[in-house]
Amino acid sequence: MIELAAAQPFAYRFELAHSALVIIDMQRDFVEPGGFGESLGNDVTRLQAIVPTVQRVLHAWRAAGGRVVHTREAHRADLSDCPPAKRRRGNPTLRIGDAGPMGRILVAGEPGNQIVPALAPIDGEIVIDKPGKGAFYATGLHERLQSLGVTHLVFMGVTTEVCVQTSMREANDRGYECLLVEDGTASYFAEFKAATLAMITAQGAIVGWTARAAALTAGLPS
Ligand code: TIU
Repeated sequence: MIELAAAQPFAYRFELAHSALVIIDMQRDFVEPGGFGESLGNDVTRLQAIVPTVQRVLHAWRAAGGRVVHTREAHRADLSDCPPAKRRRGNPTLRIGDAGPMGRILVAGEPGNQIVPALAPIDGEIVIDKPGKGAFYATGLHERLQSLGVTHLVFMGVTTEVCVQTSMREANDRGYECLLVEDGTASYFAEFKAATLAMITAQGAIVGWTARAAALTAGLPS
C-alpha cells in the first residue's frame, strides 16, 4: 500500500497492482503550434511546459512496474464518430477533419494526432482513441480496467478542465478512486486549472484527490 500523505484534501492510498496511470491527450494537436488547440485561438506554451514533469512521473511509474493508459482525442477518417454539433463549433476556418499544418485536425493516424515523442507509449501500454472529451465514452476503457482489477486511477494530461476533468468525473461515477497530478496537468487558462483543482477536492474529495508530482514519485518504489 502506498500512501501520499501530502495529497489534497487528505491522504490518498493505493496499491500499484490495482492502479493505472492515465495520461490524457498529450498529443501534438494540443501541445504543439499548428494543431487543434492553437486553431481554437489558444497559446500552447502552458501545455508544453508540463511535458518534463509528465515524463518524470511516467518514467518513475514505469520503473515501479505500474500500468499505463494513454489517450488521444481522435476521430475516424470518415468522421462517422464526430457529432456534427462538435464539428460545427470552434474555428470556422479550421474544423475537425480539415487539413491543418500537422495533417487533418483531430483525425486518427495524422501527424498531429500522435502523442508527443517524450511521452510516447511503449509496448504493453494501453492506448485509447476517444471520440469524446471523456476517456470512458465509447471506448471500452472501463471494461478493460475492470478485467485488470484496476480500482485506482492517477491522472495527468491536458486540458485540465476539458478532457482531464471529464474523464476524472466519468471515472469517479464508475467507482474509481482518482487522483490528479497538480503539476502534471495544464489548461490554456490558468484560472480554469486552478478552479478545476479546487472543485475536484472540495466537499471531502467529491471527485477525487490532487497531489504534486514530487509527492507521487517519492511514494513509488524504485
Ligand atoms: N480545447 C480544450 O481545452 N480541450 C480539448 O478540446 N480537448 C482536451 O482537453 N483534450
